[in-house]
Amino acid sequence: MPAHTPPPSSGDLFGSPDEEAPWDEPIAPGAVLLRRYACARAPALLAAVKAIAAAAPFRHLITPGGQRMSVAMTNCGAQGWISDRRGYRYGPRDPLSDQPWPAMPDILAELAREAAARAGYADFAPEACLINLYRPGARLTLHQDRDELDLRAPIVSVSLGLPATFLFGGLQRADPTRRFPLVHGDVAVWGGPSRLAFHGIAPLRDGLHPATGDSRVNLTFRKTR
Ligand code: MD3
Ligand code: FE
Repeated sequence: MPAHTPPPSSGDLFGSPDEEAPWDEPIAPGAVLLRRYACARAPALLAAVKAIAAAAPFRHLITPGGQRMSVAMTNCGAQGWISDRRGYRYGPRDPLSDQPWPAMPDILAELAREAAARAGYADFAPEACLINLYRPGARLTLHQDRDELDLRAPIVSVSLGLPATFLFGGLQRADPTRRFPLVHGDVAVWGGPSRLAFHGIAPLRDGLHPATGDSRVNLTFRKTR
């Protein structure tokens, strides 16, 4: 027998020995960051994203104003978000192929449901998963997410790969913004009084991440109808 036994390793609980345990960071009423919540599942999430992108490739959408978005996007699930000269909307088919969007893999839907429940939103059933691909320089200017019909449901977002600076404002565009770093494995849940808050992503900085190389991937899960 050894004279003493080692302390229990958190590695057994959180997938790999060098992964930290997740923690919760409330940032506003209805909004919480679940720090590192998705780290243990990141390899499986990224494998699912790769398969989705093989069927529905990332593309740079055009805004109704005629601008090419710097973020490349695709979707999975029953509904996908698209933008073109005619406007922003959700639809059941990929306009590039006219085929239905790839089904939402259980591993994605389960993560979104568990994260929402942890943040206090029981029974979240995502219909859409928008997948955003950022390369250095890509950004999302300050906006509200209001293309969804049921604003009682939260939005769950998962950050993978390179870090980004998240800009979080108020209910008016001119309200001051706070900046939060979002790193690999961070999950955020936005609902209640924060559901219509203005938000954005500052231009992605150059870097290399072991899981994604020169990019950041963000998954946002929504109930659209
Ligand atoms: C705060 N995506 O796709 S996720 C978007 O990192 C979008 O790609 C960003 O904003 C990204 O629309 C940010 C965090 C997020 C998502 C939805 C929100 C924050 C939110 C809705 C309301 C308030
Ligand atoms: Fe948004």
